[in-house]
Amino acid sequence: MKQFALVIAVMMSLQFMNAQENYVPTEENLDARKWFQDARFGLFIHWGVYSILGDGEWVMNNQNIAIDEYEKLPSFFNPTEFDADEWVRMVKEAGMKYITITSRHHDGFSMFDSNVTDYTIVKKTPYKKDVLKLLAEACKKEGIKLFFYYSLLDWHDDNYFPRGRTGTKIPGRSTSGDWEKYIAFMKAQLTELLTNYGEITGIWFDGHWDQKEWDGKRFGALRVDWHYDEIYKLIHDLQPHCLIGNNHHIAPVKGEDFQMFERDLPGQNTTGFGTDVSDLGQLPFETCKTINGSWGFNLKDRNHKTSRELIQYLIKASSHNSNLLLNVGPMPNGKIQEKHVNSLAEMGKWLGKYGASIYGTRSGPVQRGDSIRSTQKGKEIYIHFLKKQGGDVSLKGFKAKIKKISFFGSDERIKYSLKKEILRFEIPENKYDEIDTIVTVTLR
Ligand code: FHN
Repeated sequence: MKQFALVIAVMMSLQFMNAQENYVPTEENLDARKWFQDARFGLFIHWGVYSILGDGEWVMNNQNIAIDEYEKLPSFFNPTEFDADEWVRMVKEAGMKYITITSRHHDGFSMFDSNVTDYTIVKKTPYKKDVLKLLAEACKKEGIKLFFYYSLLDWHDDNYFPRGRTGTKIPGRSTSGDWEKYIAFMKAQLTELLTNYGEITGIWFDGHWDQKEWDGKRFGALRVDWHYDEIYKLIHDLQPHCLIGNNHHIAPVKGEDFQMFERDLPGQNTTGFGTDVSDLGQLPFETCKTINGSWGFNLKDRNHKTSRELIQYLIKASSHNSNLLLNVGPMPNGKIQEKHVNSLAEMGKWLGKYGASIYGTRSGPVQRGDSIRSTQKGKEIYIHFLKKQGGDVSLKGFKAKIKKISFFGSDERIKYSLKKEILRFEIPENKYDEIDTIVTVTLR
C-alpha cells in the first residue's frame, strides 16, 4: 500500500514535468557544453531594485512588503556608478570566463527593456538604461560569455496564479489570474532576451520549486504545468547553442544542457535541496555559491569568505567535475563591494599561476574529503593538497603508468614509489603552500 502511494506521488509530481522530450542537442550546443566544462569559473550577479533595501533579494517576501509599496522602489533606483566595462574587467582579472546575471528575479522586476511589461528598469527608474544591454556589449568586446538568470516564480504579476508556496503574506497579490497568459508572458520575455542581446550562452531558470506541494517535510506534486516542452524548444530554436539549466533541485530533464547545484558540490546534499548522488547525470555540472552569505546585496552580511576559502572551493568544484559560479550582489549605486572585488582579484592572481590545474580539467583519480582533491587534463594529474599531510603521502587507485612527478610549475622531480596501485612520495614541510600545494603526476 505504501509503495502504491509512493508511485502515485511520483507520478503526480511528474505529471506536469513536460520536458523537451525529443530534444537532440545540435553540434553548436555540444560545443557550447564542452566550452562550458572547460571554462570552470563564472560570476553570478544578483542585482535588482531590492538592493536599495540592503536586505537581500527575498526582502519583499521576508518583510512582507505590499505590492504597491514595493513598486515605489524603482523610482529610487539610480545606479549612476554602474560601469559595465569595469565589471567585465573585474571578471577577466578574476580569471572568470562568463557572467550569469539576474534578468528578472522573484520580485518580478525586469532589469531589461521589455515590450510585454512596464515594470522594467527602462520604464520605471530614473536611470532608464537597459543594464543587460550595456553588460552584453561589454562582454562581447572582451570575449566574456553571458548567461541570463530568469525567475519562473513571480510575486508581482497577477497572472502568476495559482500563487506558489512563497510570498503568501505579501499584501496586494491577486486572488485570480490566468496561468496560460503568464506562460505566454515568459515566452515573450525569453524571446526578447534571446533576440535583442546578441549571443546568449545560457538561460538559468529558478523558482520551479515554488509550485510544488510542501507538507513541511517533503515536496509533493507539482501544481502547474510550466510548459518546459515549449519554453525549452523556443530557446533552442532561437539560439541552438544556448545552454539551459534549471535550478529545480531535481535531476535534469530532457531539454536541459547542464545540471546545477546550489551551495553544494555535486553529490553532496547539505542544503536539503534534494540533489544527491543518485541525481547525478551526464550533463556538465555547475555549482553556485555566495561570496558572503547572501545572493542580493545585504548591508549587514559580514560573512565574507576569505580568498583562501574561495580558491579552495574552486579547486573542490573542479575536482567534482563542476564549474563554480561565484555570486556577488552589487550595491544600488552599481558598484561591487570593495572587499569582494579584492577577493576576486586574489583568485585571479592565483589562477594566473595555477590555472592549468583548473581550466579544461576533469575530475582526477584521487579524492580525499576536504584535504586532498585531484583534477586531470590528458596525461597530467594535478593533486591538490589543501591541508598539510603528516609524513609520507600514500594514495590509492593509481592504475596508469607514471612518467614523472613534480611540484606544479617546477622541473624538480619528486621521488616516488608505485606498488599495487598505491603511490607514495614525500612533501617536505617547506614545500607546503597556505592555500594549495599542487603535485603534478605526468602519465606515460
Ligand atoms: O530563491 C532563489 C535565491 O534567491 C537565489 O536566486 C538562489 C540562487 O541559486 N536560488 C533560489 C533558491 O533556490
